[in-house]
Amino acid sequence: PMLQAARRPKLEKLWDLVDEYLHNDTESIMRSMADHFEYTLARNKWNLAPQSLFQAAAYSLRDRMIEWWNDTQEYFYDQDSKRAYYMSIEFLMGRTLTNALISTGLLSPYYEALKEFGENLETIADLEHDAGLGSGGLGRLAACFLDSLATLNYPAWGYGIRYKYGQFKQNIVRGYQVETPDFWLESGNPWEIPRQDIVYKVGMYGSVQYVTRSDGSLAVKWEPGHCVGAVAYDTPIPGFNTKNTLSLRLWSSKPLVDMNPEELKADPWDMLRQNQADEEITSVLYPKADSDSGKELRLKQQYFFSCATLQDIIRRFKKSNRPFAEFPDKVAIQLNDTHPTVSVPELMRILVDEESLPWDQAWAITTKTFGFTNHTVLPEALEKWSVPMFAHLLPRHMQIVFEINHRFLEEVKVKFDCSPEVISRLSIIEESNPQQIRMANLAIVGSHTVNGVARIHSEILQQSVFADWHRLWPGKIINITNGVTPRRWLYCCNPTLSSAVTKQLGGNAWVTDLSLLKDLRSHITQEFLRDVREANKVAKERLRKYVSKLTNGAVDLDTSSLFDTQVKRIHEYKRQLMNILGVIHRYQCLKALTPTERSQQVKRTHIFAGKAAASYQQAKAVIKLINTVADVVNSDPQTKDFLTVVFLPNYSVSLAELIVPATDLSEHISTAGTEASGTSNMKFAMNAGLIIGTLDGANVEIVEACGQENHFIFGATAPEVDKLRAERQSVAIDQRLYNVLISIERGDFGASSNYRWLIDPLWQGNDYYCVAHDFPLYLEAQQCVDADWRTPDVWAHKTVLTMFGMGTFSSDHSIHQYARNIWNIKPARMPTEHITTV
Ligand code: T68
Repeated sequence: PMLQAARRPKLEKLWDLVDEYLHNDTESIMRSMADHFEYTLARNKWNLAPQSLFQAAAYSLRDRMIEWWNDTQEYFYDQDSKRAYYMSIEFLMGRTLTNALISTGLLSPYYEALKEFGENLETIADLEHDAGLGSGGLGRLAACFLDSLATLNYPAWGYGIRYKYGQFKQNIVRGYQVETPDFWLESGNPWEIPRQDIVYKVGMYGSVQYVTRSDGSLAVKWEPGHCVGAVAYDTPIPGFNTKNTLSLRLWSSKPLVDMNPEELKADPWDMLRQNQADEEITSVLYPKADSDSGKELRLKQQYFFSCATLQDIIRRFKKSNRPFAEFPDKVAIQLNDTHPTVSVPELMRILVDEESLPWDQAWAITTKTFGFTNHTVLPEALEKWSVPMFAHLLPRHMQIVFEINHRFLEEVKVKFDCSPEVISRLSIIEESNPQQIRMANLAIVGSHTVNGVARIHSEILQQSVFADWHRLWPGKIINITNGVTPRRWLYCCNPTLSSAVTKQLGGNAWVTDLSLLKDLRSHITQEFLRDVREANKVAKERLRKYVSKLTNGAVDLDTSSLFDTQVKRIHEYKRQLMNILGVIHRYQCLKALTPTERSQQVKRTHIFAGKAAASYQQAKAVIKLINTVADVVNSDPQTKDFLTVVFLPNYSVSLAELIVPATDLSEHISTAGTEASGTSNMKFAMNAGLIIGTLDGANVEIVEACGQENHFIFGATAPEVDKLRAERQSVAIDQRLYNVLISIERGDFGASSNYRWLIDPLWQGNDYYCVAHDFPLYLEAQQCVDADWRTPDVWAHKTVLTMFGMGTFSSDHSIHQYARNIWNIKPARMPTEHITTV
């Protein structure tokens, strides 16, 4: 302290200097970039390769975000705000540069700075590798939620895993999907800050010991057999038009040699192998789960990130010197699906074994802390872990899970008059051989609130998937409909349309309050209709150029044609099959016409994109079929001017940003009752696209808000699907479907053996997803699309009414509901008078 006192005056002077915020005029930004060229990248100043320009821009922007970020964290600390922690095994962030520039308000000085360096911002932004640490909607939702949390000034953190390899890269080779690893860190990741000083110990394996405390009571202690380190990597998450900046903290695994002294005595080569195994824990997103070791690795990932996250949260909580009873007043943890659910027994273990709290008190704290979001009703997607495997990796947690289950079932038996069947359905343990832990049941028991992600989905949870729970605890299962961030999904990806909205509203307040759009619904101007058409044209032209480059000029999209798009993970329930069968039908119709008749048809471009899980045969066969249909159709001189089919490889966030604004009609055609919500439906509609879809997921609410008459809704409803399945009646194959299937059988699209997985079930009436039933209705809906497209005024009106109806589908709206109804947190906006940066 003496030394510090002596140093103080000098240090204060220094901090005064350093405390000055970085300036944000073009020249200052150029200077920051030049500094990073020289000192961070160690480049020759005259060698301004585009990739280095991207890096320098990113580092200099990160510097600016760090200033606000440190201030934000300090502010939350001073305010002693309750914080929400969003735990997700996936964060599908996509690119950061443009989004962060727009959020921080620095787009224009950076645009100018890059121009001075001789480059265009768009070109530079395209060099950034997507952060693809997720596979689909669940991971992208987590990313949209972070954007909203920051923008709305909520005190929150995101927690996940820093995978070395993200979702695989999809290559299309002779029409087949071929996967290659996605080493997204290849050119480094300028956004993240490695915190080599924030390392937690994560134990695994080992045994449970019983020790007598000084007061004679028995304490339980887990002695892990092995420990690994969890290192924090932080990414700043800027809010739009606020200086509040949040953190996404991702954990990376590393060996902890000195923590495993026994292993020091081992053969050095064994130790090396062990070190590699430790590093592998966070190597890949979704290690193959078709072997026992793959399954164990997945569970290890889940425990690894749950354990590190809880230690971090508890360390932060302890700084305030409060008793643990107040933990739920300061901490809300959201489990994004069941993947982080091992956090429930982990928090119990910490409270009971390490903090010596009585079980009941620990349990009250735990259940007041967690909330759980479910994202699926498909039974095969509800996670289960085998008891022997779980017990081997996490012996103490296994005991705790059994104890939780025992107490829960005892309570149920006493308080409610449940039949043994109901009890066995509620049990966290499934009595199969071997026994299984039902993670959804554990998550429900361990949380105070459970939510579905669209109204119909939450109703299905209440009425069927979790009906027993709903009877047991009415009110515990609620709905919060998903949303998407209008910053990335409208403001950034569709600048032309955004400018038109800003012009209409006389300002850009809509970017953080999308509900303002509804005011525009009642007086649609001719000017706006023109602007929307223009924006659509600009976006289509951008996509045309992309496809032309991708195919070396082989495919040149006709931007006057109707762009009909289905982009999402390939899955039977999403029915990309029905879409492509419809395209084949259209092709057959065109072929049967005379040239004059043909020239009167609506010109169409059918766009597909999406990845199939590497081991999912049916989904891979669909990709092959789409690509082969594309080859045939696009090269047929009779039809090629009227029908084009493209499969765009390697669907990603950045590809979606290109496709969404260019789409006239998007397809959301899952079998009713299967898609929990869907979020791309919202992105397309927000960008003034119309929907062809079933009454499933969020489609139901979207068409309710935008007018069902403006969309093309068809197909069996969820109760009708239930009935069809219960009756097990096979549906007669419609003549048009028959002709399509026969054409495939005949080999019109290559060897029909490629498609056995798809076609045979339809012939056999083994049609779980009701493709045969809905096909004729789908074709009728597509005819209505054509009819409306022929009257451009009708079409334009529908698109604008749609866009203006989307006010409640912003993730801001969803986040406000989580904050109020689940987390009980309040916004804490940092005052910014002290910040002068330009
Ligand atoms: C999606 N789920 C839903 N799951 O399918 C979609 N699952 O309807 C919904 O809109 C979205 O979640 C957001 O709520 C997923 O994306 C997964 O990716 C997943 C990953 C691992 C295990 C299970």
